[in-house]
Parts: sequence; structure tokens; C-alpha cells
Amino acid sequence: MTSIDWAKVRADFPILAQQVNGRPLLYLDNAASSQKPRAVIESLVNYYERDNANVHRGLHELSSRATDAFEGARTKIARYLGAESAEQIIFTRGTTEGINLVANTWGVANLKAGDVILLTEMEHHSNLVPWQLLAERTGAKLRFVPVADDGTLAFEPALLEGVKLFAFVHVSNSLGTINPAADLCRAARAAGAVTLVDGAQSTGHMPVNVREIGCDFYAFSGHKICAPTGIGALYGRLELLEKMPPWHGGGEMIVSVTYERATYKQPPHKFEAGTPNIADAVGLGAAIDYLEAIGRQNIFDHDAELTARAVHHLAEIPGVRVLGPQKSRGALAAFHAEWAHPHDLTTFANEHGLALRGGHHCTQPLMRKMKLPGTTRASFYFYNTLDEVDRMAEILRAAHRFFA
Ligand code: C6P
Repeated sequence: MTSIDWAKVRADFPILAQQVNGRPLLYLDNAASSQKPRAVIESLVNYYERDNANVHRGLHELSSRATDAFEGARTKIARYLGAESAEQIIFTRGTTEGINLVANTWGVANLKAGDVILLTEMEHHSNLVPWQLLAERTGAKLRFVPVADDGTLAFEPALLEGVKLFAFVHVSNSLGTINPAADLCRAARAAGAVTLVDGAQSTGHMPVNVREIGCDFYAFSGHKICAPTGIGALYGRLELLEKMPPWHGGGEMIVSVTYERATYKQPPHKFEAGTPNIADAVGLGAAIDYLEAIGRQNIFDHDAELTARAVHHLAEIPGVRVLGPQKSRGALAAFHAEWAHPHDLTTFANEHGLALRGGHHCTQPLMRKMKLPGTTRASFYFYNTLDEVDRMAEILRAAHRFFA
């Protein structure tokens, strides 16, 4: 048991205290996007009311305050991820942009026809389509680690033969599987492959340390960890970042420019062309402070309790099959109900104030492999309560009576 006062924590989230369709809002779509605590909302207001200016440019008070706040957020992210230094943290719009950045810089510079990119069958489109585009451009080939019936990866080292890059999801947004990231990176390193971890569903939910994982790149989105939308970060091993060409060109990323050519700054600035999303980076820093005050292990334990209770309830509803592994599961429970399409079920839930997600969850190839039109997904965060999980189960039992 932890000493966290979860009711007090929940009260930090103003949006949760509302009615939807005449019922108390029951927000269980956290894997899509998390809610924001007052501390994060206030950090944006404070930034715009006191410090707003462009960064790294003007030699005036507001510009240096904005720069300090922006670079301070970078330092917080580096510490939060266990990076060696803030230079390894590139601000992005989110996980999708981080992965595209690696594909368009490291990928374009290092891959050639016949090279193999290893992915898994459970990847989100964000960690699939950028590699498809890169394969088309370079002639590299895609290979996939199969997903076994229990929702875990059927990984074997032989799959790494000829592989230049192994990119995989840390926690699956469709199955909830927590992949053994450190073991996979160790095997990849032994085979000489570079690794990228999609941390969209892990970063705010569990202790994450990029050095312990041993990955070369790690991408995440702020909006899933209590920060604003439109901001995220990519961690990269400095040795690789230094050799990578820039992606976008423009102001902020250059040292010197002639009409013919330009020289570039060192990482991370080489990868941050143009005026960055300063306010939301500051908001991401505030979100990290907030999460750290609660403690990532506490968040993981609380999420795990909610998820276990949800899985237990769902398994008791006739005709419902919960997907993904029984153990080592992230903060979500996706299921197939044989008596209702996911869209009908989520519409029914919404009428009761319950926010679920129904559909393919941007993992169409995985749904096709599982021969499902989609699934219904409940996803949790630390401000959810066991009482809410029980209410979700009541609503889904009512849905079963309605549809079956
Ligand atoms: N998954 C979900 O409801 P962006 O859109 O860049 O913030 O994150 C993309 C992304 C990448 N990888 C994984 C594992 C993800 O879950 C997501 C976002 C949301 O599951 C929206 S589809």
C-alpha cells in the first residue's frame, strides 16, 4: 500500500468533475490522451502571462526567461528518462514525429537496398508507416516479430539476422502487452542493430530509464502523460545524433548560412528548426514535476490495481474476451464482445457518461491478424478509481442485456 491520497490527486483534475449525458464523467480513454492537472494548466497561463517571448534569440529579459523555461523543461525530460545529458533530448510534436525524425535522418543516412528493418506485428501505425516510407525510398525490407496467441512477442534472436534497425513498442496500445525492452535491446545490440523504442504508452505509466533499457532512440508524447498536446520528445544516443543529418531546415538550427550552404548546430538544436512550441514544452516540464511528485512506481501500482479489477469484471460478462497477456500488462483492457460492434458499444457507453475507445486503435494489421473488426478499450490512469472500474462494469453489463 502506498501513502498517496488518490482522492486528493484526482481533485487536481478540474475536467473530471463534470456530468456527461446526465451522468458523472467516467473517463477511461487515457491511452488516447490523458487529462491535465491544474499545475500544468497554470504553467501555461503563467508562461503566457509573464514570460512569453521567442527563445535563443533576443538579448532581453523575457527572451532569456522563455529560454530558461524551455531549456529547463528539456533538462527535466532528460532526468525523467535517465538520459546522460539534455543534449540527447529533441523536442517533437509527439511520438509520431519522433519516429519520423529518426526514419528521415538516421534511416535515410544509414539504410540501403536489402537492409532489414525489424518491427513487430503489434506496432501502432506511427511505428509502421514511417518505416514503410523509408523502405520504399531506400529499398530496405521490413520484417516482423510475430505476436503469439497470448499477446506476447514470439521473439527469437534469429529474426535479427541482417537487421540494421529494430523498432518496437514498449507497451502495446491495443493489447496492453509490456514488452521486455531491455532484453530486446540487448539482443539487438549483440546483432549490431540500432534500436528505437515507441514509449507512447509507457512513459507516464511506469519507471522508464533509457540507459537501463539500453535503446538508441526512445520517443514519447506529452499529451499522454498529463502535458499539453503538440509536444513530445525524442531521446537519442549522442554518438548517433551527432552523425545524423538534419531533417527540417530553417532558423534556430544553423551556425552559419551562405546563399549556397549552411553549417548546423550540435544536437539537439540541429533537429529543431524554427520557433519551437515553447509554452507546451514548459507544460511538459510541469507535467513531469507533477508525475515525479506522485512517483512513477506508485502510478504503475495504482494503474495495475485498476486494470486487474477491470480484467476480472470483463471476464465475467458473457461473450466477452479480453485481449492481451494475463500478466505484465499496461494500464488498459481491450476486449471483443461477440454481441456488439465496438462502435455501438462505445456509443452506448457514452450515453452513460463513460468514455471508452472502439475501433482498430491505429493497429489495423494486428486487428486483421486477430480477425477482429476492432476492439473496445478501457484505459486507465492514476486519477481513476476502483469505484469507476466497478461503474464501468455495471454499464457494460447493461450493454450486454441491451445488445445480446
Ligand atoms: N495511440 C491510442 O488511442 P501520437 O499520436 O504521436 O501522440 O502517438 C502515436 C502513438 C504511437 N505509439 C503508440 C503505441 C500509441 O499508442 C500512439 C497513440 C492513441 O491508442 C491514438 S491512436
